[in-house]
Amino acid sequence: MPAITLVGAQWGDEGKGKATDLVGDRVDYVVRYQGGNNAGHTVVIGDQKYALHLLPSGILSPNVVPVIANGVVIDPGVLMEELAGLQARGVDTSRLLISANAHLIMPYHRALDKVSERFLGKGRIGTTGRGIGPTYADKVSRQGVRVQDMFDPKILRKKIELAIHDKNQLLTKVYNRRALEAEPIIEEYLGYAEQLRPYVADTALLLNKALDEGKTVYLEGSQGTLLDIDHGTYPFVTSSSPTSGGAAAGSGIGPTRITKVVGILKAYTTRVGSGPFPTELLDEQGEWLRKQGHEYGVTTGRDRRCGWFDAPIARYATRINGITDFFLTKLDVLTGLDRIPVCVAYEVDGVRHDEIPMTQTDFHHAKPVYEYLDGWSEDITGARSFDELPGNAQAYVRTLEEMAGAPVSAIGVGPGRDQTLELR
Ligand code: 2SA
Ligand code: GDP
Ligand code: MG
Repeated sequence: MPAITLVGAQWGDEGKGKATDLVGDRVDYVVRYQGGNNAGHTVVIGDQKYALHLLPSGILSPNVVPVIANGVVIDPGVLMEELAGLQARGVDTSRLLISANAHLIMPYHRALDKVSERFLGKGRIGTTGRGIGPTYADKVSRQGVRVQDMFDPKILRKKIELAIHDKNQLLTKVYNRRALEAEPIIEEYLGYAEQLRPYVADTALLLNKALDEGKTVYLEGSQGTLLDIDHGTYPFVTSSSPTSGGAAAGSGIGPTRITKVVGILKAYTTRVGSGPFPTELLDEQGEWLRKQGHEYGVTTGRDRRCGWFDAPIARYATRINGITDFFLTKLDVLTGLDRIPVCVAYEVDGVRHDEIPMTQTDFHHAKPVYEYLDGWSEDITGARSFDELPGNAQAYVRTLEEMAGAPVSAIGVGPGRDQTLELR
């Protein structure tokens, strides 16, 4: 049986949490393969709303084994809190598996994330301040602390003492902050070791064995294609690979075993944090979309920037991820518009670009070229099949599908589990 990857096709918050939750009764494993508690995935089950940050959305499905794989960065304090929060609401979290190779977010990573953003001033990335970038930076420069290091107190001590020495230089000399002490951090993390030990496993081995046995593995991306460290709007990106290529590296499942890549695509566009966004609406129209779509950060509570659908971005996501089909979300949010602008290309200094320009400089100057599609006024939140959608909503979906270059296999008409239309 296959491994299936789910990726955000835009700048994140497309509705991946709901999409993952929906397949909960059809898959055996749900795996987070990158990012950390910068993610905010919302799942609505009946009158209950869950905001997940580090745990895979599959944790809410009783028959799913949720896995935090090697590509994720883990803040153990946050993980313990998130587990306790779910347990208090009656969710069984005992099936969770955590990779011994995943890297740990340390207090100095959080401190550096915050001070470096402040230092950048207007040029800041707009990070979530959770220490994600500095943790991945240490991983790549081979100074990271991994989950398995917590189980060897000597190694843990050595690594933290070395890191603290380096980080304190930065914190005190560059950023003019107080130095951190190694000892309390060592104590804190040794404490987490005991709490986390029961969950820790060789997840790459277990996942490959599960695939051998015919089980279905679902690789759940966080953030989105345009936030990818390689393929996103660098430097206004996150520090991992949310794209489908990252799913293989971040889980230890070979690319030949991944047979399907589902792109989650919002019927319009949003982004949190800084960086280029050609279709952004800075007027009351943007405010209208924000209100209609409840576009506020799940982790930081920040207003999300809102704009119209951008077809070159959707096409780019299809290409970069090898998307086999799309889940188009939040179609209901567009109800009530006379006509809906859709960006079909950009203009940069008088030159038309049908695809995302090669350089960031050009992308920063890209002006959207719009086509206008007819809107609809009927409430579609109760629709349960494609045929029940008004003609103009059907035409909107079909046009987006053609522009994006992959078929739409599901449509979201509300946040609830049942507010989904499956097309094929
Ligand atoms: P970071 O913290 O280093 O990953 O930030 C770098 C950029 O990545 C963006 N980013 C996100 N964008 C959308 N959604 C995310 N998760 C939360 C949510 C965001 C929130 O679900 O709403 O609550 O603010 C997420 N995580 C990271 C971030 O905005 C930076 O542009
Ligand atoms: P994720 O990060 O991709 O999981 O998305 P978020 O949870 O950050 O943001 C998506 C928001 O849209 C959440 O509040 C979801 O409950 C909500 N949502 C998901 N699908 C739909 C949909 O089809 N319609 C509406 N109105 N809301 C949706
Ligand atoms: Mg989110």
